[in-house]
Amino acid sequence: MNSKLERPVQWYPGHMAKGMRRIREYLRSIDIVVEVVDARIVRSGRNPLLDDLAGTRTRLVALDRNDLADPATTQHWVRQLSLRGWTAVAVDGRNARSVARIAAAIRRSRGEKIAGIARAMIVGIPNSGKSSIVNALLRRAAAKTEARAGVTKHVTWFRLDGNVELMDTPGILPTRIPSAGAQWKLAVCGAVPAERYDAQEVATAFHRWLLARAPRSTVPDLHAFAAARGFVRRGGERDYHNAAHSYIRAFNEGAFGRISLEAPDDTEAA
Ligand SMILES: Nc1nc2c(ncn2[C@@H]2O[C@H](COP(=O)(O)OP(=O)(O)OP(=O)(O)O)[C@@H](O)[C@H]2O)c(=O)[nH]1
Ligand SMILES: [Mg+2]
Repeated sequence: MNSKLERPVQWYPGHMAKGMRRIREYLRSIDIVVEVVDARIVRSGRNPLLDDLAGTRTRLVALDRNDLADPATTQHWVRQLSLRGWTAVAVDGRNARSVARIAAAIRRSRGEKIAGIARAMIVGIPNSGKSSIVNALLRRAAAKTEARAGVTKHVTWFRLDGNVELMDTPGILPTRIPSAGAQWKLAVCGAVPAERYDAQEVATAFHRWLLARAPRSTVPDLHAFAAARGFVRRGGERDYHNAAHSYIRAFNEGAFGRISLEAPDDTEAA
């Protein structure tokens, strides 16, 4: 099931290396690290390097895209992360009310500093929803957001109020994505730009995984999807290239239902 992809997925452009340096530089002044993780890929969608950075600081894990993930699986993840001593909250990062618990945790992180400012660094892999959460916290469209990986290229400070500052950061992937499983999962969830992977391979790997897990799933495979949506080239041939990109978009718009690709008790290697 986790056979290698013909075109392995890998992406570590210069802005990530630079972003990582900036994050290290600013770390000293940070009270709380908020790691934004796509709730559908809580294992593959976390960067161990960002994990190490937080050290002993207060940390909050925001499981974003709660609306697209399987609710029971997300609750399992929240419990599992809390066993590690972290606060985990499931959120829809586009919604101000949903992110209120993040604001509360940031305020609390000021801890003993009587009059100081609480500084939160928002980190995560590309397209996980960091800038959306910044905007939802600020209640205005201050940071640029878009449905593609690599939108934020520089670290940027925002002031929430007199007591709280937020730092939005560029999404950072591991320098090497470890397994074919992690590669297609990151691709299908939008953590790498569309031109960095073969969409047909990724859509096929997703559906193969789905069938192995839920043999009676009614989610169409790429062929059925392309036929149903009329993806044909001039001459009558099926246009699987465009169909595959549309298939991945449909998955990310929730057209196939709420699907988590990873659970805490998975036995398969990612
Ligand atoms: N369905 C859904 N979409 C979300 C959620 N949060 C963010 N998005 C969408 O996900 C896309 C990416 O959001 P961004 O906030 O730009 O992600 P980012 O982590 O800042 O991305 P980079 O700056 O590229 O690393 C946007 O289209 C958002 O509208 C969510 O909870 N649910
Ligand atoms: Mg961003």
